Amino acid sequence: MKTVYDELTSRELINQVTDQTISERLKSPITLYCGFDPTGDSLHVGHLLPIIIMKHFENYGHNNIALVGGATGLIGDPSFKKNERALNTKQTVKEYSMTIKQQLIKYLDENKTNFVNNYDWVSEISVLDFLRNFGKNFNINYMINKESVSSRLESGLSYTEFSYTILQAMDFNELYKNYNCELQIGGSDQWGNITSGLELIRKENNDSKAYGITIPLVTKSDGTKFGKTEGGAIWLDPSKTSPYEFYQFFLNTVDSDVIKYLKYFTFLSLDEINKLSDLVMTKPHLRESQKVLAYEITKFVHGQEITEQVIKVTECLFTGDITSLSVSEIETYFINIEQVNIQSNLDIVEFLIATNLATSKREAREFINAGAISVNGKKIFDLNTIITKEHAIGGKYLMIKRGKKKFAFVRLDNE
Ligand code: 485
Repeated sequence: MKTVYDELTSRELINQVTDQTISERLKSPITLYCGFDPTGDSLHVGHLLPIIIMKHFENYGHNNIALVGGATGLIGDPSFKKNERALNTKQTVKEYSMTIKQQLIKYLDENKTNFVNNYDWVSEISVLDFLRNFGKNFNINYMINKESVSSRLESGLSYTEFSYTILQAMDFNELYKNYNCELQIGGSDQWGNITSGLELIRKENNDSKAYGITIPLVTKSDGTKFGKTEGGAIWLDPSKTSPYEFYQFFLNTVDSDVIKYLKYFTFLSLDEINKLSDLVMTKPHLRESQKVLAYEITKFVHGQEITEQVIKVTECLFTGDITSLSVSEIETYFINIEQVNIQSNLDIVEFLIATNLATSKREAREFINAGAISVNGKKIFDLNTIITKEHAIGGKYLMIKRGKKKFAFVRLDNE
């Protein structure tokens, strides 16, 4: 029988394991956890892979614990961070914790997932108990040899961030003892923290058996960082990154990354993915794999209905015909698309100049005579056409297009 371990291995989703016997252990249900620190007001695409992997575990009948780091978020994980981070206020971390939990609830089945916050147990421990009961188990030599610490010794690392790994270890120990949690997963940067937990569990519990799995860092074939655009991070919160932008982000995946991302971010079978892979070779211009990737992942993050709307808008932008959209669809989805405000009742020649689709009246006339200009999908041949609100959707919006690729999205200012 296929296990979640086989599934993850076949998708190249396992980076390191602390113990090879985990593949055997995963033949029967296990409780596992993954932690998310509330360092911002939303999760971003960097958090998607761990969530999708938790989903794979869920699909194979395992039990997830999603941990929000209400306590660890007050300290700051130094793992692979170049510099010490500024502390957020307690109030901010509390607010972020609630938002992050709400986001996680959207993706993980509430009936199968235990949502916990480490503030609930860490805040109960006094400083003396911390040092006596937990600190005693950590040898300084062991701690400073962790890459997350040693790499920061030169540039500086406070005692606060240095202690972070002990807190994360305490969580694993707590969940091991009280929630029967035997496995922690995290990105490759979490290796040091996960093994700290195993160390503590081993010292605190006789005959302990616990495991860690790290998942790969998502890389891009051009060497730039995944998940960042000129506009900043790609967030899961639709008010920070619109579903349209989100979809476009994945639609723009290059051919050399798209198959890997289909394995990582979708639940399509490897057979289906192999078929798409053939298409990337034989018919790359169709960009079929990119469309499937963007569709699947946007559906996972924002739901089917919104994804269908986003695709409709994408097609409209491609054809330059927005007449099938309502004013509210335009207002929702076109917020991040550059818009030109133009007064109503200009003639088409002036209009082309005002939208930068022509540089002179002569050029504008040439384009019109050549049949290259359309307004909301309708070709304009008459040089004397006046653009009025009759041409616009809801009297307001129109798309003027030159040739196949150049267009301007216009908002008419009616007197
Ligand atoms: O008991 C725990 C307490 C906190 C954490 C984990 C277990 C959070 C962890 N230290 C961390 O910083 N995670 C990152 C975060 O919260 O943004 C990222 C990791 C990434 C992946 C993701 O969380 O950088 O590799 O693990 C889920």
